[in-house]
Amino acid sequence: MKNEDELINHIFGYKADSADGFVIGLGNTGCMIADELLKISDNDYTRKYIKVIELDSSKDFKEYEDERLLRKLIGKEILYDKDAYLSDFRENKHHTANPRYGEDAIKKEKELILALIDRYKPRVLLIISAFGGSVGTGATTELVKYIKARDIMTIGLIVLPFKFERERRAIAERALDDIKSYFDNILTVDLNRFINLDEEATLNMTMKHIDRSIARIAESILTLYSRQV
Ligand SMILES: Nc1nc2c(ncn2[C@@H]2O[C@H](COP(=O)(O)OP(=O)(O)OP(=O)(O)O)[C@@H](O)[C@H]2O)c(=O)[nH]1
Ligand SMILES: [Mg+2]
Repeated sequence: MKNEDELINHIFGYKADSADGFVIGLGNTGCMIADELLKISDNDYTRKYIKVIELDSSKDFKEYEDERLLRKLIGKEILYDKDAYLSDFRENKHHTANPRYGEDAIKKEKELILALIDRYKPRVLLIISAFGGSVGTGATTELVKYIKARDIMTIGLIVLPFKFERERRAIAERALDDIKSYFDNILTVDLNRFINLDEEATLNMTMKHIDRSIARIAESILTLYSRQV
């Protein structure tokens, strides 16, 4: 790695010695929710003190640009992505996933993530992801193990899949069990609760509504724990 300070200043575009709140979005859904969070929390405080990292394997991973955001493609060999998910969903078949790929992909980013955390020394670290796929599940599982040694308050905001996603649901439940003890706090949002949210709503609209609401929860958590009073 080139000079660490140089790299970090370059990544976030300006010098800052601290970030009270650090957010890491993992996988398609984790990154989309992190984008929503940046969109809604556009005020002086969050402009200065919140940093966001988004890591995903999706090829077209460029919807939102922001100086608080470092976005990086990981595990690009992981072929399964959002489009595949949606088309499978329509056909009522649920592609299985392998969180091992997500674990391997984030291992390559360990040094960078820990360098950023050590540099900014956040008061709170919020990890946002949806479990059931390869990237979010695997990367979260691996990442919390690195963070544990840092003694930083770590909160998980984790979406759990629909029961009818079968194996993806089972993957998610197993992963949740495995990682519980690594977090100070985990808030799960279970998609099963939304099945009859609005029968007229399309799947995409329903997901958008859910993701915006989760972003608001994320903003509240950051404000609660990170604002200097
Ligand atoms: N809240 C929300 N959940 C979603 C959305 N799309 C999919 N999910 C749920 O999130 C789970 C994980 O999906 P992704 O976030 O796409 O998975 P990933 O971590 O990118 O991993 P891969 O599927 O292997 O690419 C799915 O099984 C669904 O239950 C979405 O747009 N919003
Ligand atoms: Mg994906």
